[in-house]
Amino acid sequence: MTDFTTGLDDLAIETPSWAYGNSGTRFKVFAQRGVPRDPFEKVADAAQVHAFTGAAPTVALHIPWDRVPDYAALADHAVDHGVRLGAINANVFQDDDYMLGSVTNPDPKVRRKAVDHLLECVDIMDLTGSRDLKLWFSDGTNYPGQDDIRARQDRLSEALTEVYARLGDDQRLLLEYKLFEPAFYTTDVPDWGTSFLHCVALGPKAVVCVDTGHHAPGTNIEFIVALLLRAGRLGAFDFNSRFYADDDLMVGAADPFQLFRIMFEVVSGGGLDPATGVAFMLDQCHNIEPKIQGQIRSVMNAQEATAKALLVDAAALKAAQAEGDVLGANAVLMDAYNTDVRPLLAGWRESRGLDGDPIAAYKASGYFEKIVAERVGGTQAGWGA
Ligand code: LRH
Ligand code: MN
Ligand code: MN
Repeated sequence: MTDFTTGLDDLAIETPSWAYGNSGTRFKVFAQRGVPRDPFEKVADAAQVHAFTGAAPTVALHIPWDRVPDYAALADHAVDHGVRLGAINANVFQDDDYMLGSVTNPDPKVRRKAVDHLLECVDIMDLTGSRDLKLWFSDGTNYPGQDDIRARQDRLSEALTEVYARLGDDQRLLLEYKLFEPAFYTTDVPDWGTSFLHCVALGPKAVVCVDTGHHAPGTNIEFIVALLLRAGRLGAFDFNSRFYADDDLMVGAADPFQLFRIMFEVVSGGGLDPATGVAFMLDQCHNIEPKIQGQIRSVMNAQEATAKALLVDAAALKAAQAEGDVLGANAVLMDAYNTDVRPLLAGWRESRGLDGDPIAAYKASGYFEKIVAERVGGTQAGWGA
């Protein structure tokens, strides 16, 4: 087990550019005051989250939502603000041509267009210095017989192979799965097993991304995490929490105990060690709550779950397990979960020269009032029309 302080020092949460823009459901996007007007302002907001938590040093981009003429300039801007650009998220789900799929579309011209976008994303990674290309495909079918399930897997494999071949030595492909939506009968990458099979076929630079909102109700996500870590294929998390489906709410809000169980598997499986290469990203939208504060709160929730996981008495747990002491073993875990780690985390922040209460410090900083005064006509995150 990693020790408490080292573990917290190692936990770096990547925030998503799209969390800072206006977002909503397909019913309504509520515009908020002070939201960024361009990717540069999104990066500036992300830098605030890092400034107050000390734990969010990178920001993920989504292309084309964050298309800029000069990516190197955006990367420099990030560094000037004390953060770096992180994963590049491809987007092959918002174009009319993709109605029947992107890389699995029956039409080779559409597949070409989709793969070209993915290759363009690797070009962007070269400019931003990003390690990870995150791929999520909305591809699937709505009706039995609509398309050939196996042929779609062949087309997916062909596309992934071409993109994988384009990756540099230090770059990775993260293949994200999602059970359903927008496709309702079959999804081409619906679960970790499908993602894992493709990653293994591609090679060591292909790893699985677990979005915590993308499973059927009741799925034991920590079991998936344990298996993927054991197989060396846990590449990343898209953290968020869900009450129903892909809610994209703040991680740790719906089920902090689940987040603790996940982080316990991460900690005990060595996943906090930067050498293991697990990226911890938020994939959230703040539709009704203030966005920067929502991101700060999410980082704090992830830290709290991790701190509790780090407090598990590994030796006592092992002993209880070896003795077959079912309740004793469970009690070791619950003792850690039931510890109030907030004072410990405040101490960790203060030892880094930060305020122990990031939300209060952010509110007192005047940043929100400043962006409200400066920014008029903020952009939409990309979601909801
Ligand atoms: C799909 C998803 C995927 C997208 C993001 C905006 O539901 O989780 O990661 O890139 O949402
Ligand atoms: Mn996601
Ligand atoms: Mn999602």
